[in-house]
Amino acid sequence: DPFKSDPERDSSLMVRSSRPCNAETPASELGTFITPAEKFYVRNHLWVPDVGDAEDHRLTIELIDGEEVTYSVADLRKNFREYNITATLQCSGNRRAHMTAGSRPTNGLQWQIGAISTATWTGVRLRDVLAHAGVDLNEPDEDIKHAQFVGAEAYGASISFDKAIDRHGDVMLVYAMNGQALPRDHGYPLRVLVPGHVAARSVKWLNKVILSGDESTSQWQKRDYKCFGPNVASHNVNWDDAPAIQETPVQSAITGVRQVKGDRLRDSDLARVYGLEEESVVLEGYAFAGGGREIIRVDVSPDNGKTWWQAQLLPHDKDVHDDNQKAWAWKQWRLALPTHALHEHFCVKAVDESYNSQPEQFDAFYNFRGNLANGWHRVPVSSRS
Ligand code: MTE
Ligand code: MO
Repeated sequence: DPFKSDPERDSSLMVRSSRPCNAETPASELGTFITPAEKFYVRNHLWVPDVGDAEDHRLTIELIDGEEVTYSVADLRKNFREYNITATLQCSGNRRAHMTAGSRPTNGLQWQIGAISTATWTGVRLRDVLAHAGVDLNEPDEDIKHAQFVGAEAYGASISFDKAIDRHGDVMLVYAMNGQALPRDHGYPLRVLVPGHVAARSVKWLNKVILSGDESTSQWQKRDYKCFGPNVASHNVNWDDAPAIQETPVQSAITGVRQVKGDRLRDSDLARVYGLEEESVVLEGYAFAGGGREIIRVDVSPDNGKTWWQAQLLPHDKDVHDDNQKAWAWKQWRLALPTHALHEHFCVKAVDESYNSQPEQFDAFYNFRGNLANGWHRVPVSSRS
C-alpha cells in the first residue's frame, strides 16, 4: 500500500478523494490572506513519497550536455541567497464543479472554490542555482528551451527556460512554508515554486531539474492540463493541438455572505467605508490573476449581473511585496450592500492590470477536462447567513 505513509491531515479540509489525497481549503479559511499550512489545499496525483531525512535528499541538475550537478538541501541553504516570496497556488481545476453545473460534465475532481491557497515560501532562486551549476544566464545555450522538474513519486512537469531564469520570475526551490519546514503534503523537503503559473508546474518532492530542448513528457504536461474548444471531447481530442497551461487567467470567488443588522453597522468600519446605515449584507472573497498581473478591480452584482458595485480591495499584499515585485498573491476583497438591492444571485468578476476579466457563462469556453473554470462566480442571494 503506497499510501500507508501518507501524513495525517487537518479535519477541516474538504476531502474530494482520499487515495490519493485531494482536499480543498474550507471557505472559512479562504478569507485570510495567508493560508495556515495545515489548511492549505492538497492536490496529490499519487502517494506522498517517504523521502526520509532532508539531509539525505539530493537535487540533481542535468545540464543540456548531459552533465549532472548535485546539491543537498543544506548546500542550497548555505551557498545561495535566501528569499521569501508570498505567492498563491491555484490548481487548474479550481471551480471545475461550477463549469460542470453551468454547462456539462467535465473529467476530474469536482473542486468548488477551495483549490487555491496562499503562503510565504522560503528558498533560493532557481536561476542562482542554475548559474552555479554552470549555466551562462547572459548567453545561455540556445538549445535550452524548457526546464523539466521531476518529483520523487513520478510526477513531472516543465516550464519555459525563460521563466526559469527570469530575474523577475521568482522561480524558487523552496524548503519552508509560512516560516516552518515544508509539510510532507506540500513537498518536504524541497519543491519548486513557479509563481503566477498554474500550480501543476510547482513540482513537489523535487529530485531533478533537467534543462532540455523539450517539454516534460509526463501526461500532466502533454495532456491533462490543456484547454480545448467546447466541441472537443476525449474521443476526438488531439492532445498536441493545444499548449500546456502555464500562466493562468483571472479568477475570483465569493467566500462569505453575512447579514449585518443596522445597529451593528453604525459605528463600524464598514459604515465608514460604505456610508451604510441600513440593514446590509457583507460579501467577502478572493481575486487572483496569473503571470504576476495585479488585480485592479473586483465588481460585484447583487442582482444577477444587472447592476454592479465595486468591492474594496484589502491591502494585505502591500506588506509582503516590494515595489519591483510582481503580484504573485491573491487579493482579498469585501463589500457591503443594502439588502433592498438584492435580487436572485450575487455575481463576482475581477479585472487584472491588463484589463483581462472573466467570462459570464461557462458554455462558450467549456473544455472537457474542466480546466481554468473562471466564469463569474454566482451565489444565491438566499445563501446569506
Ligand atoms: N508535485 C508532485 N510531485 N506530485 C503531484 O501530485 N501536484 C501538482 C503540483 N505539484 C503534484 C505536484 C498539482 S496539479 C497542484 S495543483 C499542486 O502541486 C498542489 O500543491 P499543494 O498540494 O501544495 O497545494
Ligand atoms: Mo492542480
